Amino acid sequence: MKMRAAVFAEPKKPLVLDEVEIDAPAEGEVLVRLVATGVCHTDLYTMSGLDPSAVWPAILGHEGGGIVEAVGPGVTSLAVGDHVIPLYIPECGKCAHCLSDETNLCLAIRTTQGQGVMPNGTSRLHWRGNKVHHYMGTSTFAQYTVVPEIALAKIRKDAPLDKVCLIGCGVTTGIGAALWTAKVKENSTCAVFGCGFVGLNAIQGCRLAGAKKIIAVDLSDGRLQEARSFGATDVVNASNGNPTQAILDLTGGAGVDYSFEATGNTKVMRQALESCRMGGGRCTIIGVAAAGDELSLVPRFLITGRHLTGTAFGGAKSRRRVPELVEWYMQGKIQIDPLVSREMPLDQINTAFEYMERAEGVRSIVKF
Ligand code: AHE
Ligand code: ZN
Repeated sequence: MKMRAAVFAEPKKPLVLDEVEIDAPAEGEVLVRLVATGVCHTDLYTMSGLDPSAVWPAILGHEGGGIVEAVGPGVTSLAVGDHVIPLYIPECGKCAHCLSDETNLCLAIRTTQGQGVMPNGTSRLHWRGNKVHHYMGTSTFAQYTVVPEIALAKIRKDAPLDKVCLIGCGVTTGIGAALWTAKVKENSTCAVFGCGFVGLNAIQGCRLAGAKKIIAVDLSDGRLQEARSFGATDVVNASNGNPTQAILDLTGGAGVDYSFEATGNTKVMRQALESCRMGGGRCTIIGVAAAGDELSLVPRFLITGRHLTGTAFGGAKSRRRVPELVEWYMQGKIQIDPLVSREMPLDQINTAFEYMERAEGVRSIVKF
């Protein structure tokens, strides 16, 4: 079948809007018609040429929402008409990691997903006579995508796909970092570095966990204002220098119980570690640093009992947690709407990246 798609044809160039051929779903796969997709910094990172795992041509996009159009042989948990969110971290429910409480990094299809192909080693996408790679197993910058069954979360049909698609990456990554990776406790103190899309969601995760103090750190007063509406109790503008001292001052000299880094900048990662308290403070790295970056730190900060860790998709066991987050959105427990800065048709997707590069707005949504 032919469909309209945005093709990542080569690094450092805009995506190419064109017709792409998509095959029927094979065994264990599902054809999804996309209704909406968010545009994430990680897509831009891959386009920039800095992502060492990038392969092209590919169809990028990993924050989609859609409707099942067809199922391949052997698919049992989904049917035509189901509303779904593609998952770049699947949940097979059977591998060592799915059976562990410590991680969400399902191992079932990790290798082939990294290679940009379906679990049987082939691609369902073709363009100008060439094979096109799948990206993060999701490829949502197209009218249709083929996704393995274990990489789809079934969600309630009355949820607006042009909002809940964002649960496919940023919402879950931020909220989950607080709830499922750091496991923030009630009445604790938290600091969130970076108040972009993911940082604002980490802030609402800390609020949901019942933290009594949530310190937002950013370079922009506008974003810090937004952070307050997501639950920040205090704000620090880091353009006045290293924000660590301000955080110590706000916590009686101790530092916070939990710090979160949501910028991808390794200097900020170090600040986040140094802002959490000795004797059990937990620093969680959320941002994706550029390839080749190294993190430097003073070992004394570890000797004195701080924990440094990272999170992928908020530690969420994806098929289980994504529908739960959709419920929370529908119940008004979490906010998504204020994070959508603009909507555009697929053919204008390159303008979404221009806004992102200028840091204008929080999230752009493509509506099909
Ligand atoms: N390919 C990149 C790293 C990419 C990366 O870290 N991805 C994040 C998701 S970013 C969402 O916007 C992730 O969760 N990765 C989990 C995993 O299993 O790798 C590079 O630099 O190589
Ligand atoms: Zn993302």
